Amino acid sequence: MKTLWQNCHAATMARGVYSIIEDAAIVTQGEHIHWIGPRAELPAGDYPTVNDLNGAWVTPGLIDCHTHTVFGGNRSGEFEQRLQGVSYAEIAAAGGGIASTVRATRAASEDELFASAAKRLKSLMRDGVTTVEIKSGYGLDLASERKMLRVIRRLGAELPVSVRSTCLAAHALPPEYQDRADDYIEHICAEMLPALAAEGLVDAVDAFCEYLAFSPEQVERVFLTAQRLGLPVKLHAEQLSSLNGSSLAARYQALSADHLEFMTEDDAKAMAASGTVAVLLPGAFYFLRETQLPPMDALRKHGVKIAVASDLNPGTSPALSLRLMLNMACTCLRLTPEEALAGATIHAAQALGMASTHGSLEAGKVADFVAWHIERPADLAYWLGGDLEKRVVRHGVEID
Ligand code: DI6
Ligand code: FE
Repeated sequence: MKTLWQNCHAATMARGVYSIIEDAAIVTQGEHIHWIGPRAELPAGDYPTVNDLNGAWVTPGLIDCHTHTVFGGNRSGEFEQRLQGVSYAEIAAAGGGIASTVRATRAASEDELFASAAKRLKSLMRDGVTTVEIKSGYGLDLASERKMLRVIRRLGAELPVSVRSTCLAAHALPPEYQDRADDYIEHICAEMLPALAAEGLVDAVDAFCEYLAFSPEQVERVFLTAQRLGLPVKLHAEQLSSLNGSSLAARYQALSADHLEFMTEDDAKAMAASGTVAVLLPGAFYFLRETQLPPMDALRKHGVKIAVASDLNPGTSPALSLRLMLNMACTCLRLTPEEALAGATIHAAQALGMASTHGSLEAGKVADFVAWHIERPADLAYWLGGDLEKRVVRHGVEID
């Protein structure tokens, strides 16, 4: 059964520069886009359902390709501390930071984690997000990581949003492994990842490569295990210092390397060669009041694909709006509105290994799109949050 959507303009994001179709028509069939093009070229045929989009701009459903949506508690108290001059690293060293969220997450039941995460996820969805990646990484032992990943799977099963789960067991050192980082990495590789992967809970594997987390050597052991298990990798790299983690990620054909404020031009070359997407996280940049910008010129010069994500997490980016991140990507990181939108659609899909089915409006792709009542696509990076009038279609069905 075909459905026609018309009286709209489309920013298809299929081939860069918004790929605009003025006065477009979209034909969906079941969950997929059957045809998209100028309305004047619409194939003659029988369209039992016709939807009038009232002149809206249609974009692909937004994709938030880096979030930590599932966690216990929150850290607004640390936010206050930091504003009184205590640094993120100092808070972490004193047992706060990620460790405090680990305590709260371990103490929470699966139902409690689900309920609090569902609220945050619904906030992202109200902003036109139809696909989201969510990481574990606040459990840091087998049972608690499993609990988080099960909640992540349940979010995808119970809410009308596509959810990708990433195992971030190598996020921080759990207290029971204090001063034994290599042993914890061994535990991840020998026990946690094989078990969680066997249970079908993991779509990708991530790690935090940083002086206050894990070294490139330790990350490489995690990557080797992921490779053996047939799982793609991603990496938190170059957020606070330069360890060339993004080059390491490129060597393992990582889907993405994320943060990247301190990356070098050589890292950019390596990422371009491997097709590893640069995921920029302006929420964390802003919230930590960082001053070192990711090297935009090097990324552009070498043709690295750039994505933008919320990094929604309780410590460094309590961001509940992906559109606000598009604005911050422009104002703080100097992206253009068009780069920012590509970063939350086609390039975000690539950062999740989903670019063949998601991220742009093209025949054959999944029919996830948003019809926005805006004047032009740049509006999506222009308004600072808020609730834009829109209709959201997921898998060919209107959900908003
Ligand atoms: N980088 C981040 O910005 C978050 N994790 C990471 O590896 C911070 C997570 C937190 O502070 O809870
Ligand atoms: Fe993160």
